[in-house]
Amino acid sequence: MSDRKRRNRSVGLTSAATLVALSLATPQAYAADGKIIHDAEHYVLEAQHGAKWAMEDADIQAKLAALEAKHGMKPNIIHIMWDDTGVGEVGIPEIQAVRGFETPNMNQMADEGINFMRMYSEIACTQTRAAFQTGRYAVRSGMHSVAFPVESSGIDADEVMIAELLSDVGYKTAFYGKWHLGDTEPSYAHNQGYDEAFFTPYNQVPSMWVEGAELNNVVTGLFPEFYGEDKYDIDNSWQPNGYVWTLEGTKGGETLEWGPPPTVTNFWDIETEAQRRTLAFIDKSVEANEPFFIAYHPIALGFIPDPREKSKLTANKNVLQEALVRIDTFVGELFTHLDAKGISDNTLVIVMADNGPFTHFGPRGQVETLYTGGKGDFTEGGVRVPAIAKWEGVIEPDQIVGDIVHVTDLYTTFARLGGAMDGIPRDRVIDGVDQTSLFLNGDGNSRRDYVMIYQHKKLAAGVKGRFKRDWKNATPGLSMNEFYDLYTDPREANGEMIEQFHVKSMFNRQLARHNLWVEKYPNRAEPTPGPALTGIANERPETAKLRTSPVDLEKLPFTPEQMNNYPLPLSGSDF
Ligand SMILES: [Ca+2]
Repeated sequence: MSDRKRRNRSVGLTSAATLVALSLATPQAYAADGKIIHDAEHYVLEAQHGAKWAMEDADIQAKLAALEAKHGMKPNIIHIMWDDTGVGEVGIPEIQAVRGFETPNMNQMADEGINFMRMYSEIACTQTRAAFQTGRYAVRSGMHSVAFPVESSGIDADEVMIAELLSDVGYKTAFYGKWHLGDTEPSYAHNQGYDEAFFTPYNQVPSMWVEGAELNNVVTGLFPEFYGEDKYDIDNSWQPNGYVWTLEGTKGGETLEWGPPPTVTNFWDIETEAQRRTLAFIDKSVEANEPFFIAYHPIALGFIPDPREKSKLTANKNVLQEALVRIDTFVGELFTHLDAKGISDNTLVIVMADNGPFTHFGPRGQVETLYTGGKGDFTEGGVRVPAIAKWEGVIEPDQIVGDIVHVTDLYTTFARLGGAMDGIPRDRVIDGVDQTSLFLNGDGNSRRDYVMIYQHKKLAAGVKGRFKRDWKNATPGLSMNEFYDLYTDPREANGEMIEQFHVKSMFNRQLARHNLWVEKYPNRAEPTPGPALTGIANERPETAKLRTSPVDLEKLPFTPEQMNNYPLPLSGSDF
């Protein structure tokens, strides 16, 4: 962690002895140096339920202390998050029966743990991944848009990631898979708290940047040698002629490029390698007798199939369903592995998607299930995702939880489970609320009844309990059909006005409080710019070329530094 980060935190590193004492102390001790700053809406709930929460927390803390005494360490945490999946695509076999695929291991996981029916994500990949890592809505860290290669920007070094919190209290931490939080050196996963990282700076789009895709007319312009000469193509400065699929590194160590492009088999090997490393990291942590936190975020939804694949796994045979089955197979292997190591009863495993289905301009097979909309939308279909949690002997089996929970809550909840609450910075809004009570006590124990849904930097909608207000299409002067009752109208098909005038004031207050806090604790405007893909020890010439403009910059009347004053206005996209 950087010195600057340390200064921003209310409590610095503490000795191992102090940490043990803290971990066994009463919950009140967590706030000894100032409370975590949550979104303003939280305080309205705390004012009504704070006393009850404090009593629950005392019980929870006693339970966690007993678990720690039993196992001799804090619980292990494994978070698996893949792409673009609607609620019901996993964990509900009844829906899978009409979709032509099955995920038996994750369905069993739902039988043995919690199937969260109202887990909210952000609207798209980069945003949800930033929210998970920082415990903050993506707009607060400037990660408000999806990053595409080559981005030349990334998540800021001063954002305090969940791996930093857990690492500081003795966890071994690892990230494997799709990172998608920038391509600048400070944004690399092993520079953001992970002891070990094996990660893709980008999404799955580069899987299409292969010769076969150009030859098959899937992409155009990446390999000009494969088509007829275009005498009108007079600017070759735009082409990403080199690119990186996967980087690896260790905290404080060097950065290496792994399995270089451009053969598509190398892309698919990312997944098997990430899974192999996940199991190996578990083994290493068990041998060291240290708790571990692993974020394995599968790259699974590559756009070009693995040419070694001789047949499809599912009747559905589309990208998402094939990926879900591959992930499911690994989830089965993972639980077998945890059992074999004898640590299933000290390991929380969460599987979830990062946003709704890729229904707009995406591959076949991505469809709405229960809710309207998909990735990029502020309707429920864009931001409600399947999520299942299992923790043998701690989480009651076979629970269906209808409470609102947000991906940022995992940050704070993991920090609580790991005894790392003191590391959470107190100089910024942390949207994630501690949901340990929901995990341990089950349905009806959420500490959240609200979500603010952003598209890019714009607040698009507010959720409060069963109600939702569409701010994006709000009409100045006279509210119109901008209100939804999600029980009555879960697909948000018919906005209402007069029937829901009684919630108008509630949403106005919610927005006013939220904006007050944004003003008090300003958002980071943009991802932090910087040179792309630097510091790679085994850099290929193609990778170096990414940073080298074919244009003589001396001949331009502007500089790259000047352009950094106008970061990313056209970069990424709004979804
Ligand atoms: Ca995604």
